[in-house]
Amino acid sequence: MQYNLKFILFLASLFLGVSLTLAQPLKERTSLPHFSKCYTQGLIIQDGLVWESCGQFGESQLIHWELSTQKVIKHVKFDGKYFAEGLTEIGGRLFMLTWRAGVAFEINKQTLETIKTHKYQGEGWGLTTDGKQLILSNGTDVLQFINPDDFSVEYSVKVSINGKPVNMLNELEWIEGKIYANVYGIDYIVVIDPKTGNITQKHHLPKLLKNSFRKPGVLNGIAYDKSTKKIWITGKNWPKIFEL
Ligand SMILES: [Ca+2]
Repeated sequence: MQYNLKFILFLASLFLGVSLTLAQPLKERTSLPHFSKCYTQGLIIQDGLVWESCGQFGESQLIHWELSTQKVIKHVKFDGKYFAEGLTEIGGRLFMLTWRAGVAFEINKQTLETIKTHKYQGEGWGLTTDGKQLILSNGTDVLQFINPDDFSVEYSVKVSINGKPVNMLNELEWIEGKIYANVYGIDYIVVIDPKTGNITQKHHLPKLLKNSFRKPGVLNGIAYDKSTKKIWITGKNWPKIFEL
């Protein structure tokens, strides 16, 4: 994804310009080490176990690790032509997007073996699920709701705040009926009503890491562990993952 500074400044102004009464900063509770070599693109956590996709051409991989110990259970690398992107799971099947290849990998959750590949139109950024459909972001303000069996787009929702479109939606997480999304390049996580696309809440998280630790990576990666009801967030190449 291209780093468009002008556009990111526009997005930031959009958020800062609206009433801050909507902003409800989440309280930082604790943090654990995170693999700083991972250019985090997709993040899911179930029962304390993490599945994380790491991007970049030639470095893309999927890592399955234990949150409390950082022990790597399994990992798999992808061909250098693929730039790994969003990741989610339905019924034991992982789905992982790629940035511009138009290819999604369907992967066995336990073995990390590719079961099959799917094709889709446009770029792939973030991915989550309501348990039935895949929900895909592609760098625009549109979220696509996709049939996981054939990758057909069943419908789309446009995301906005106070009537203004919000582009660059990146990593996603379905949490108790809402979609949490990183907005690429800025320290905001937005909470989206999946039916209307309206942003109902936003979390401003500007100081999770000291600047010296966070270059060049931006905030990216949201995972909700249903077993503990904890939300974890991290960033690209960040040395820490935070519980919020
Ligand atoms: Ca996620």
